[in-house]
Amino acid sequence: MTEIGQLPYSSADRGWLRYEKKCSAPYLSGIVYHDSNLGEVTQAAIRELRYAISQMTGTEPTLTTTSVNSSEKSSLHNPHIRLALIDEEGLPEVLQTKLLAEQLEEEGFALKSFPQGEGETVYILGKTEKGLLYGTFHLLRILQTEEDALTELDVFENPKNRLRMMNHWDNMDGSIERGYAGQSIFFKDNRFVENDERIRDYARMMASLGINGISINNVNVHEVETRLITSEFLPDVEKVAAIFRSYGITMYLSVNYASPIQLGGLETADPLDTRVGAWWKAKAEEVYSVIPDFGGFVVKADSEHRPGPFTYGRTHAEGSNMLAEALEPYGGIVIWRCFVYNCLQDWRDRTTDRARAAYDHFKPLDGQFKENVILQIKNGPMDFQVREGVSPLIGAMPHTNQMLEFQITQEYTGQQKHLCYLIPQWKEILDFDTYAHGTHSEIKRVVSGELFPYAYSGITAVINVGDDENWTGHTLAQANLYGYGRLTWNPDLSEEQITAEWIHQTFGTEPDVVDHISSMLADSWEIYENYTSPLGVGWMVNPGHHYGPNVDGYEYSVWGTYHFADCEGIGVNRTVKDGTGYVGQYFPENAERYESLVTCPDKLLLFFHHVPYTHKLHSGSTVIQHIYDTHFAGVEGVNSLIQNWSSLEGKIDDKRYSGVMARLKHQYEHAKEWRDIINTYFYRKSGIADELSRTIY
Ligand code: GCW
Repeated sequence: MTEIGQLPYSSADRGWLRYEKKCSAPYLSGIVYHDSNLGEVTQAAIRELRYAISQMTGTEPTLTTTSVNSSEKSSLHNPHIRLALIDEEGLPEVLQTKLLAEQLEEEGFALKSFPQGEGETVYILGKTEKGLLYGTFHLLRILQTEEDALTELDVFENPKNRLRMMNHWDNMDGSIERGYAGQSIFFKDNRFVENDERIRDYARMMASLGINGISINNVNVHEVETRLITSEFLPDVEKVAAIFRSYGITMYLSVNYASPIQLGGLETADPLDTRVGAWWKAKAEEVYSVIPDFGGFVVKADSEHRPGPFTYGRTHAEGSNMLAEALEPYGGIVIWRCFVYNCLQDWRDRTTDRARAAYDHFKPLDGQFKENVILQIKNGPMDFQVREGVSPLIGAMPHTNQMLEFQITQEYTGQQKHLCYLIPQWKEILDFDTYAHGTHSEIKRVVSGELFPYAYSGITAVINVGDDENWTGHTLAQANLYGYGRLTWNPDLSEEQITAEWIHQTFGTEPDVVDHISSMLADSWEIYENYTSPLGVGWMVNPGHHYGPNVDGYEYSVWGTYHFADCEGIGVNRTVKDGTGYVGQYFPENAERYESLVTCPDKLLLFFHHVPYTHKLHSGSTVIQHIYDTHFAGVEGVNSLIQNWSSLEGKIDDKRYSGVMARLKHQYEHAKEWRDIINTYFYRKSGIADELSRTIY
């Protein structure tokens, strides 16, 4: 029999794969599979099942193949878990249904139980090995989360998104751009790490959520990472790719657009120069000779000083199509980022607006991209703020593949020192109706490819993981990673369901623990928004590292600001009538809503309008009073997070309890600093006193 191998791989925190809840269903005593399915992905599934069952029951399950000789066949008559492909010989007739054959997609799965012996046998059914893996993790999730889900299982799931990806911003020196949880799990000292145990654990965690693609290096590709696609590093990339492959995850790399110059000795990277195209074709051939199932390239071009086609007077369609041609023979794709803007814009010219940039650059190119190019679009037009409008580019290009980019790493949302649960934010974005094709043109339907017939589409995110023992710095930030993965599989899952699943698997099912952690997570985004970023204004952070308050902090010059606050008022006028015109990039239903002060939601008021401090909100408060009130409320909110968490002392292991508590205490002190700096600034600017006469400076 093939050696399946043992878990766990490393000693890191087990995240949501702890399997601490005890279970005793009879079918957990054995695992049965068909020999011919035993590829490495099925092995990963069996390995996980065996480990999880030992944890849950205290006993190792037996492993049996369906081709065993008759003396061992008895285990086939007892209840067991059986992994089976739907076209497998010997499958019971009741399972050979039309529904399964026709509706199960490549990565989908079904879970079905049938009476057998003194219990029930559970079938994990897939069309492919990946289906078996995802079905396995789903079964384990049910066993860990639901009270009485042990009988009569009848589950059928296909993923809603084709591409379900992770983007790492890891550098080969081991640092992580915008990383808040230690060093890279892939790289150290400009080489690959030697010990790959963390990578293996990570692949499991991601596969448990249905993630199927990963790009391991920063989109800002420095000199050393440019060499990832050379013979110097390709064998190492393949080693890591092999780990992910065994968990159904495809490897991608971020590449430097100027590689033909840096690696190829050409004096140009002009996409229309035939030597450049030929260089990339040869490069693609080399990459695929080492990594036959390589996914493709992720590209940040013409953005924040990165090279790109603009240097040669070419469009982004010309730039990306040239790469796409090189990857096409191998089925590879080009994931082309739309975070393209002039970071050196002149802010004295108030008609220039960074928020407009992606749409202005890309919308006119609709239909010009090759079929294996996908545009990767950040959820907002600015940059992963606590709150900003939704990118109007999403849904605006019916003839060009699109995917959505979220940021799990908390660059602007507290850097994993503050608690900020992002699932509510992402739900709002996914449910946002673009009206791109009438009503019900939600972002989730654009990026799932339901709305327009995209060849490729999906969701990706900048990951919040590093080599900290608990992966994410703040233990509760694991919930963002978990929830992200679950939403890429099914964006219709509710926030409540995701939260409950994560807590049950991570901290157990005791109602007190579940209630307190749920409410902490549910409240945390609003709390953070309250003391940092009123009414969609965003960005009042220190330049560079983006941590802590700095109302006028602006990256690229001394006179730029993101909010145009003066003694009269605050906010960015993005209206069509007399502002930057950004609002006009939305489809009419949204454009009209944002254009008018009457209908613009309070939460985004200052993102779309410049108003006097005395402007009355729909809530009845004035802008200035709202700023004061929310900043006081925000600090109180952090206090309540601390109260909630303290009530769990003794109910959670010391290590995780005290780790989280230390972060909450820091958050409390820091929230006070935010409150005082912002309130003082706006008091001095506006000269308007707090109605409640609280001390504000
Ligand atoms: O928000 C900015 C970040 C940069 C990042 C860039 C991007 C990788 O501050 O650190 O660079 O976004 O998304 O490319």
